Amino acid sequence: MRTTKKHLAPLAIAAIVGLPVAVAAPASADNHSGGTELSADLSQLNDSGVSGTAWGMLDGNELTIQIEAQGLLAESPHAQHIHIGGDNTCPDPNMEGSGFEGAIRTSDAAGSYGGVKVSLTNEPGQTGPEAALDVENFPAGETVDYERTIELPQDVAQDIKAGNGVVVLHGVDHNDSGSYDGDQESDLDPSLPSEATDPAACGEFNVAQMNMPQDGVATGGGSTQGTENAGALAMGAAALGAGVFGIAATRRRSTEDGR
Ligand SMILES: [Cu+2]
Repeated sequence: MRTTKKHLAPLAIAAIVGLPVAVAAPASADNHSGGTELSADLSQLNDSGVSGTAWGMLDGNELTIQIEAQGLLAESPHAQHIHIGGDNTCPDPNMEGSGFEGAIRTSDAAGSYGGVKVSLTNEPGQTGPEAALDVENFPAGETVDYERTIELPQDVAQDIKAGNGVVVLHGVDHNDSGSYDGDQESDLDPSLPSEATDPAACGEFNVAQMNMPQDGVATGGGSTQGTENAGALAMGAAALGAGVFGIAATRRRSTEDGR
């Protein structure tokens, strides 16, 4: 499957080229202020029409997160979380779910994004999994413009720092009635319609990629030689990785054709 391939490719490249990937790694870790910057492109699930971005800065166990999104069902609350677990990815938007006309319900995609670890409520809402459906304190409306600073449990902070978080926005009006309704009960809370909790958008909360290995630039006694070489090496590694994969793919194809 696609998600599997996405996970395996970087590892496979690392195994093949060895050293160069380790050299390139510091460029993506911590930024100059000592925190870890994260970002996610939110794309639609369930043909919701929702799109947006999430940005985060993790400093120790303290996460400042901003979410901007549009295309949500107006005048309706939208639960939003950081999920962790499963493959730590978003599901294939075309996956067949157990919901309305094959819609993806929240638990259908648990194998991709795991469970709720952070509830992105407004003040004074709690921020742990216990507040996953704290409808009163979630943003409501067609657009989301959210910011909050949250103290995370250490294990959650470590997972997010490792790029394992997935940002999910919920609430989809499958039948275009203008509100959450329908016969199907939510898989998370049977007192709610499934529309109220079905996922509307998803984005993998990745550690932001820096353009330059900042450590190399800052510490060098006027020598930028090392950084330039590291960059060239990293690019060479990427090219080499692509080349090896191209050859492997061609071989596999011709072998299959030959039988
Ligand atoms: Cu969620």
